Amino acid sequence: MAESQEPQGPEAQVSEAQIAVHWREEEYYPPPPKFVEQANAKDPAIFERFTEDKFPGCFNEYADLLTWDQPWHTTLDSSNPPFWKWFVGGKLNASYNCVDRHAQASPDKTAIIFVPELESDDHVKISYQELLRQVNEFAAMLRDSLGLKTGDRVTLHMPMVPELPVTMLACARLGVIHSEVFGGFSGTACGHRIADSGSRILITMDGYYRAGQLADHKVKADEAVAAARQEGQEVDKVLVWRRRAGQYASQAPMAEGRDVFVDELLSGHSGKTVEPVSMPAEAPLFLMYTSGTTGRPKGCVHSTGGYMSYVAGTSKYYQDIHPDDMYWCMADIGWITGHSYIVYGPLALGTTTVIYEGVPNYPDGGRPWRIAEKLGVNIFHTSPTAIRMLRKVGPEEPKKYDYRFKHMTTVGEPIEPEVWRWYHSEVGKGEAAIVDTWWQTENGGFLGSTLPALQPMKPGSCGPGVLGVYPVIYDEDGNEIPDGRAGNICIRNPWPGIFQTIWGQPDRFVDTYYAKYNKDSGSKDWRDWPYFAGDGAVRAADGYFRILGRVDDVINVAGHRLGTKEIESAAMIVPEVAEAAAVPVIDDIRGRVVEVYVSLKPGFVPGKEMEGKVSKAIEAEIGKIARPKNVWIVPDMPKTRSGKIMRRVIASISNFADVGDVTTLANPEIVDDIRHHVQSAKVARDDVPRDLTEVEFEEIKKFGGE
Ligand code: 6R9
Repeated sequence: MAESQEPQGPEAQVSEAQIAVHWREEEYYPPPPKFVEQANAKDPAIFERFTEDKFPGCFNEYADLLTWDQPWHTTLDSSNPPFWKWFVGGKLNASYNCVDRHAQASPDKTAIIFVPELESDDHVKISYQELLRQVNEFAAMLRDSLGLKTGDRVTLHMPMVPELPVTMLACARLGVIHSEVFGGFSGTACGHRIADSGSRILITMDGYYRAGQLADHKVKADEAVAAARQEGQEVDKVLVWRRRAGQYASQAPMAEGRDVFVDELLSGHSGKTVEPVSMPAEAPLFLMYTSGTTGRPKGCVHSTGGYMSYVAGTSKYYQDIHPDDMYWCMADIGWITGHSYIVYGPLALGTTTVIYEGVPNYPDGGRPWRIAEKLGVNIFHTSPTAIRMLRKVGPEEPKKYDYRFKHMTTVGEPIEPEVWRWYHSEVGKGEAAIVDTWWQTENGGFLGSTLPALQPMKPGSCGPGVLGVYPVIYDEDGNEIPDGRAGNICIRNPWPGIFQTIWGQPDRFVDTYYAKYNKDSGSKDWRDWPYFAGDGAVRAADGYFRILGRVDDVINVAGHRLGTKEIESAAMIVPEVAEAAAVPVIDDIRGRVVEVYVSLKPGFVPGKEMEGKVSKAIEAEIGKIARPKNVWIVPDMPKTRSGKIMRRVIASISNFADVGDVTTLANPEIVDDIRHHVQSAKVARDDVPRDLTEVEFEEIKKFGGE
């Protein structure tokens, strides 16, 4: 029976939005006084500088953190909405700002510390002066040997090694647009991106260490070149960095005339310097591809002046980076977090940024804390998935190491309050300010976060809009939703880090992000062009936002929307649970029902009792409506190489649908185990869903994104 046909008691009048936020309010954690004393933003007067009446001029303060060859005359040109132009008239070079100016001021200061995965290998320190030399020589090679010039695109498919920022900064020096594809992506995925961006040069590496193995990476270059060719894009040259000097880590032959070892080609450019090309603020700096719900990946185009200003400003105030900090972001440079908050933001501020090659739990769950202790890391930045994993494999590990974090970040997914508290008390030893930063590939930098010294933390909430960014929650029709109810989070105003367009697809850019809430397509007023983020969220009375997940991650049970994260957070309350993922299963009566997959912390046994506990916890936290049809206890979740749980894979298993391509997962072997376990149990219970319709299949296939 559909819920709407049930008797209209008080319970039935609870709106779906209200149901989606039955998530208890968490208590505040004040910023630690020692952190406040030294913070870049400790004077509340900063809020006055960013009030809405000061928009867009408030952002000049971010641009002033950079060195400009020519000052801008217009902070924001909004004459062609929604294609915003920031700092128009200004000219600058990103590589100059990240390297030269620091190399001049403090040449011996360490810019990058590279930590190889193998613990027996020493870490490598690169000073600003040395970085400048490497960037210059690589830029000279790109220009003189390969003929690359301003505006050309180059695809990078590189792992977590310092050669990656060197390559990016060398491109930036010439005004060449780099497009780094996450190293864990397949060759074919890389090839599609080569074709889409029209790159004729691919820069890769022979191999890299991951989970203790020297992975063959160059082999993917051949697949990439073939895939690009199928789409009509020829790759003329493949540049291959070598992970270890003089050795070749790949089985793949070097293609005659096409493939070149970087070190051999570079030797001809030793000692050369390249004048940084003075780029207009609105010239593209790089492309970063991201998956949409449909269609081919979108190449997000990020600008030079606006992007650089935004990452410098947010790194200063939200990451609290000072030049003498030891900053470690454990994300991959192949994602936007790595571009903004490993490379461009920290280097623009002249700090030391740590690059770790491998997986966080190699060889054991204590590795990150050993690195922190050894290098004296005081700012630490990672994702909820990494935190959950480290908590699972080594809940007591942080205690064993003598490091002190003043500041920690979580990014990329909603974090369950239970997990946040472990991060705070165990990883941060109760002494660190934590920022939960909500933003997207498209955004360049943070959109939602607390200002760490001035706004208290609240587990599970990212906080209010960041300085100069004004979020709003709309219903489907564009009406503002009152506090405490779920809706679509949008940003009312442009900000300097916003991407400029989707490479080659301006209409898709407008349609995906602006069409939904634009009331007048002829309007030249930015106020008429709110940015649609595609996330569900709730604003609490204190103005803090709780992100519920992608709007396509919502499970509609009997007409009620349930945020997967909300269900998962409830499951996480069970102390034995390490990770949880909720997926929809097609149900003839209620439309969709929820199934929950959990993995347990070490030492706990799966079984009916544990399943019951999870189910009860969800019912107790949210209500009967969210009670899962099944709880599946699995040894591990299928995950991407970046660590996100692949909900579409388990959703497909639960629905007896084709799981699709799982070859790019970090752990593809787990998929068959889970399928066998779940589907045989469902067959035994006579609980096999009917064949899905095409529309339903599409929904399941894309559930959870990626
Ligand atoms: C930076 C990054 C973007 C999506 C975004 C949202 C989710 C990111 C979050 C968060 C809750 C946070 N997301 N940060 N959800 N709290 N602090 O992750 O970019 O890979 O493009 O992902 O990630 O759903 O829409 P991207």
